[in-house]
Amino acid sequence: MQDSQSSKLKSMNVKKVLAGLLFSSLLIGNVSAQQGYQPSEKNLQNREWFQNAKFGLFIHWGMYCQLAGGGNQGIAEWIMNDRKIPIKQYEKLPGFFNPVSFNPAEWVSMVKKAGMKYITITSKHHEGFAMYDSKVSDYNVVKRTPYGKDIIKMLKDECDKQGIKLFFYYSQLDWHHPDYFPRGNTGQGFTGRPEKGDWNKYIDYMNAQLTELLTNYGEVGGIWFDGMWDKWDAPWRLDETYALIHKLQPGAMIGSNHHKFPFPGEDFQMYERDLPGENSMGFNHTGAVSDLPLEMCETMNGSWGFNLVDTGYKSTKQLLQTLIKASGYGANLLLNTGPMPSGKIQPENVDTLMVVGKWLDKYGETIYGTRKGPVKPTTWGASTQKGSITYLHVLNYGDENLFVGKLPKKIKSAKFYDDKTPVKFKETEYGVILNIPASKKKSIDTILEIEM
Ligand code: JFZ
Repeated sequence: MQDSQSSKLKSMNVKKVLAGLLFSSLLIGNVSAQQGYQPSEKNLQNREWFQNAKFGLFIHWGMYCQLAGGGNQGIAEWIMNDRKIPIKQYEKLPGFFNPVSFNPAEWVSMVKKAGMKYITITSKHHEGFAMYDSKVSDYNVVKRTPYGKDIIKMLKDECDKQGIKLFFYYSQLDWHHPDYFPRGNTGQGFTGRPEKGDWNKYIDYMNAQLTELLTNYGEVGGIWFDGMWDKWDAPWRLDETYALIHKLQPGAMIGSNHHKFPFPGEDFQMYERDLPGENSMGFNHTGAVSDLPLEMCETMNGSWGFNLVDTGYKSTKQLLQTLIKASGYGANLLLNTGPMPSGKIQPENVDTLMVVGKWLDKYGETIYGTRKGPVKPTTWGASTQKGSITYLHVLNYGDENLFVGKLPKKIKSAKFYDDKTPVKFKETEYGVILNIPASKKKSIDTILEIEM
């Protein structure tokens, strides 16, 4: 009875998945992407590096930071669309963008102290403003602001100095460019753009900007795309864009926040504010987890861009447990901060990152360089793995005896990571039970080191 029910359920799920795939292939009929893509040797090496790195800083910095969310909770970098600010008015913002306290050396040192290995920064967000010296549009930080300096270049030079990889976020969606037409679901009406435009010119423009980013700044980690979801039926010419990137920098990793199963030519799969496969946000319709390297991104409060009134900061415990669970899924955590108009990072975020970094100084061995472990992340914790060692991360567990189900092999030894004292355990025909006395429990993560 139970068996037939579960096989019925399974076949229903298969049907659902197939229907979903069919539906999304209809929706994305124009997405041919880079068929037959073979990642270069360098790219494969970078994927390994990426999977070992585990932890990066996401930076959302653009003209929106000056409005700081306008006193509202919510996603501050969307203020142009949400408050319906016409381009003519929004274009005044660069005129007083002058981040005199921007010190890339400070940013990158902070990143290193936090235990992060890479940075992904917005080179252009939906507002359409380039935070670098673009020759194909003067709507950029060098030409339009009193600051007048190439922020991306300054950051890249510092990253090179301190051995941190830099990725560029690039928004395919654009609320400023007139040729982003026909418009998608956002940026309609209020912007003041004429109701006409040449889509192909927009894609040419985007490819030209990407070419600049991939030729003028040395070797970059990769490109983090976002915005295709604004206009699924558009001819994005992804095949061309992805081939261009891989030609200019074969090692650069491409990922896209389209919330679908990765297209050919993409080098990693990402999850927005979600652990892979959990779809707790309801917008990660990827259907499945690919075997590409994985990354999830998350905010420290509720906004990506600097928001003056959103004080709903996640605790360091919560963020560390997210990092640990992501590692348990084999995914990286890209944790966000939205710098202030001054160029300083919000002090609350710096404080949090320093605490996270201290924890990683002590326990990083159980995170960096690991892959997902044999016990799938679950309510009580997660597991990571390095060679014959499995790290069981016990995050929330009240009882003394923890049942972890079947492990792939017989246990050779089990120790508490902290003091290397033995853990009592019992292997039964149903799985393994481990004894964790209350005196051994840690508030963030009780780590057991198991050799098999
Ligand atoms: C996107 C951006 O819009 C946002 O500003 C931020 O940069 C984030 C990292 O990425 O956020 C999205 C994108 C798509 C959906 C939701 C949020 N979606 O399809 O539901």
